[in-house]
Amino acid sequence: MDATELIALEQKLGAHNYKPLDVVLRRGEGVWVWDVDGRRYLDCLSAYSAVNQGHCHPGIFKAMVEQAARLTLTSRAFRNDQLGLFYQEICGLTRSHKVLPMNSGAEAVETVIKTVRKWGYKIKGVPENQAEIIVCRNNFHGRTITIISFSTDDSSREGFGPFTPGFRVIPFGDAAALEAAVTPNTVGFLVEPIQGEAGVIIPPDGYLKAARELCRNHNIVLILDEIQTGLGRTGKLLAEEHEGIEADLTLVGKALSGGFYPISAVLSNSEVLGVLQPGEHGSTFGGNPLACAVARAALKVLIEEGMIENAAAVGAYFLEGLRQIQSPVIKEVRGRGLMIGLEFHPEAGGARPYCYRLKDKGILCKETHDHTIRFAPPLVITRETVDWALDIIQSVISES
Ligand code: IF1
Repeated sequence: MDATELIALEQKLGAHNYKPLDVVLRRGEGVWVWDVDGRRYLDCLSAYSAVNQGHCHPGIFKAMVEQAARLTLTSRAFRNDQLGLFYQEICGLTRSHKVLPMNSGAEAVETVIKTVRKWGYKIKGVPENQAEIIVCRNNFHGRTITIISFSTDDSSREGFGPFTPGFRVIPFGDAAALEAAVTPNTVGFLVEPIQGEAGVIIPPDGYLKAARELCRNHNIVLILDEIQTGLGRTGKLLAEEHEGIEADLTLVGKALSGGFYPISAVLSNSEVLGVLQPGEHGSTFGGNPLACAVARAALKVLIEEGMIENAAAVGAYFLEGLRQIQSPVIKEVRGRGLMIGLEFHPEAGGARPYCYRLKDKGILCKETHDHTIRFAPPLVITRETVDWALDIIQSVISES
């Protein structure tokens, strides 16, 4: 079937909950993907940072195939020979004490919401059903009813009520607002170290450090959603390292599998996860041996192949190159590592037309909100490829 027929099938049979660029991909390798007509593109989205290790990484592929031939799923009713090793390796890398494996990012977020509420009642002494969690305006943490209950984006919420209570929304990047929102019933503060969906919004220096202090002083669990910023994307294993802090709970997902499989995890630096007792939480697929083998390989290649250092160095180079582009339509270029946002002035007519033109010239990227393009290629990208991309981006922007 050709691209037109495949698109027609999707349109006819699929729910229209997405509006993708009309490029039908068939194959990927490293930073490159090919469509059904054999055209090659640089992937500057990396499946929203799930393929940090590059498409179809051979090391992860090998681990996946070998494990798939041996044992895929046991459920957590029995033990498996991969889970303990996965725990050991991820705890060693992130200095965590405890892990709870799930599948999607949203499930990891749901898991921490349940856990900190329980911690609030059992340990902190908050009265039953009164626990409050503080979150930030313009957050993105997933799509479940509870998570959208504290979204501030109308299109995420409209028509989906009634919503889950127990959340308080404050501005992002404002430590004083955090302090002001704390009550005796506050059990957690959930925040993205850099807001992704909001348009790669980097908080002021010292924000996370201040949040760390405030949470410690008020006996509040600091929860960092590193589902997008984690695992090398910003040039560090975890974005919290940029401020030299440690969250109490850290959420990872996406690149934990290098894009092979949905795998997420809640990592705990404290004993917070210890409040969960058998039967109180879980999932059929969470912690299965195939997931664990894939995650172990995804972490191994991320570290051993120097992808995090590459993200820091090539990310800085890419950012600088974008900043050199002189154009009246560009409002700001910002980023950390290979998480980069290019924001246009509102008069430029929106970011999506630029995404179409970049696609026609061989670069795939996605607008976030109306005016920002996110550049987030796999962490294995080279300076040479960045040079190639910069020429194209420059020409597409100056044509306008
Ligand atoms: C979609 C954005 C990225 C996330 C953070 C939790 C989750 C995500 C910080 C939930 C998911 C995705 C999902 C994807 C779009 C996407 C996204 F544009 F919406 F913000 F990456 F930038 N925390 N982010 O970014 O993880 O349940 O999806 O595994 O199509 O909705 P999930």
